[in-house]
Amino acid sequence: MLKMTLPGARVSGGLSNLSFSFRGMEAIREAMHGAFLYHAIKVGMDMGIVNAGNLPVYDDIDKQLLLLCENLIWNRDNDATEKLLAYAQNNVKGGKKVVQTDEWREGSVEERLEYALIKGIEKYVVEDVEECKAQVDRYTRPLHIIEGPLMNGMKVVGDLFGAGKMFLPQVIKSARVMKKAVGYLIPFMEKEREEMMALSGSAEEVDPYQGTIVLATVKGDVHDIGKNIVGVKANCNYIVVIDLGVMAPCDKILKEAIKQKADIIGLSGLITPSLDEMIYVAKEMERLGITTPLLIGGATTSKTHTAVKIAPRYTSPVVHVLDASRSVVVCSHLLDEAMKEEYFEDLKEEYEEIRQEHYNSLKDRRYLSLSQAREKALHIDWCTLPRPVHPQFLGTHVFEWYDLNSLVDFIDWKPFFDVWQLRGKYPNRGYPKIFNDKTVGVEAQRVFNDAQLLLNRMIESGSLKGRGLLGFWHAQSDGDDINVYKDDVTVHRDTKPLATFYGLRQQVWVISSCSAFIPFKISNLELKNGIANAATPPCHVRPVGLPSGKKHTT
Ligand code: B12
Repeated sequence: MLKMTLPGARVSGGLSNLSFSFRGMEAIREAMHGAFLYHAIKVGMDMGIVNAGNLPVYDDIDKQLLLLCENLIWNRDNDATEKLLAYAQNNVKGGKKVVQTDEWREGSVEERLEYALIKGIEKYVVEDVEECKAQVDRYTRPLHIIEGPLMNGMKVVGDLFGAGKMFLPQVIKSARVMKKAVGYLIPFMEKEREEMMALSGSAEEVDPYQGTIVLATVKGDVHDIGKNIVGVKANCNYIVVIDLGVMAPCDKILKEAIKQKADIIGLSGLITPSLDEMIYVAKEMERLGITTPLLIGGATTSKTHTAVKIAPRYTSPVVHVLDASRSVVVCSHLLDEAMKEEYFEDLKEEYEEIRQEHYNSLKDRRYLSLSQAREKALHIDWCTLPRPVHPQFLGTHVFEWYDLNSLVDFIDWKPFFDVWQLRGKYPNRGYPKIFNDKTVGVEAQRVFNDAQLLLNRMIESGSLKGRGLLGFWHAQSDGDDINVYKDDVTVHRDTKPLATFYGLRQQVWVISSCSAFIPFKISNLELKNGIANAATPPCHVRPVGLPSGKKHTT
């Protein structure tokens, strides 16, 4: 309400006030702060004054404690304060934290690294990276440790951050751990390069370097871990790296590239605004008549964005590169005079196809007005239609060990081939036609067969568990939204819902008259994905005879 009335206003607050009455019981206070921030940020809090170093990850807060904290914060239970006090007295001793053990050190080295990254614990990271390094069969090169356990850990950090379950100060701590680990590995990667040079017999006076790359994280973006890895990797592969750091403005990048006679320019970007900045850099390169190949990388970039939005702005090669390993192959192609032209031609063809596919998917898109879309909603006449079948149960049902064999037929293999970057050409694009493609068919079949073997092994050994959750609730529509209710209440017009699925009416014109919902926010209740999906009917349900906005039980 405040932000709606005063759009320029920002919300800040000192969290210690919230938990002040529990002073001396840090574990309780930290849990309250973590729980409060998790919800407050979602509803518009911009800044919190809190000891950032002591914030727990939301998912890690003891579930009983979390419930008690949330009941208190949301004022859901009249006895919430007493219950939390009782918990505090029974579980928190001498004001010390409840859990402060090194139990996590008992896991595998990969699990320990992941834990250290999530918790931002630097203490053991070098020791753990050393342990990985000692496993020479598993991690034959230092880079494999970065691209394996360390990247996996950062992915979890990113997912938790994206879900609002980790906060910025915690991610900064994770980044420090990652940097320490990478920093430790860099000298080994350099040593590896020197050894390879010695092996290949490169004489000192012969310049072993294949070319020069100017690397930068674009203006407005501070992420540099990925770019640094690309730099180290390039350097280990005999490419001179000029690293311009982060937040590099376009003119700085281009001036330096011209000055250093760069053979390649590499841009890194991890936040959405960086995508536009990259387009700007490409446009400027074209305007200035530069012909240096341009590499695009970083977690938010994609091949489709590069092909559709960046490559058309620049006549020389623009290549999207997924990770540091691939960057070396791409650089080698671009630096090899004999291969360069053919590689660029292939690339142009591939990006043109991606563009065509993208534009084709948009071509027939027509939009309805909101009122037309609402009118096209499914209107059920509950009085004349047979009553819906009553489900066998209400509430949730958990499938603990669902037979995976019965799910295999439902696997969508397209993303699998996408990940392997195997694209069949029309008409052999999708699975299983991709196997007929003359270019990628054989390879697609090979990775598919490997996947079958692995899948069978996982199913037979039980290492993969089919766990699912299904839920049925009383529900009624309220305009574009759907309210769901506790299974044991009789629903009346004014019954308080358990949760609301806020729906946006689908305005894209589709041949089917039943326009689907896009649920985008759930209030009141934290529903797990599975439940939310299971409970969302495919079509908007509003009884005939009741104007939009009125409620009716379905
Ligand atoms: C660590 C991190 C931070 C750290 C960065 C520290 C540092 N020194 O880099 C800090 C805490 C500072 C940070 C800040 C922010 N972050 Co941040 N951050 C991350 C996180 C968790 C990990 C990034 C990372 O280092 N990954 C590991 C590296 C190795 O992977 P990578 O960068 O993808 O690099 C690989 C490839 O992409 C490729 N590559 C990368 N660059 C290049 C370049 C070239 C030329 C080539 C060829 C290849 C290449 O090779 C690399 C190695 O294989 C990501 C989530 C994620 N999983 O990506 C969010 C994430 C990127 N951050 C995000 C956000 C929103 C922010 C903030 C805006 C938060 C805020 N509210 O202030 C700020 C941004 C400030 C700014 N102006 O830039 C969002 C971006 C969402 C979006 N689409 O816009 C993400 C995706 C998290 C999320 N799920 O919401 N962040």
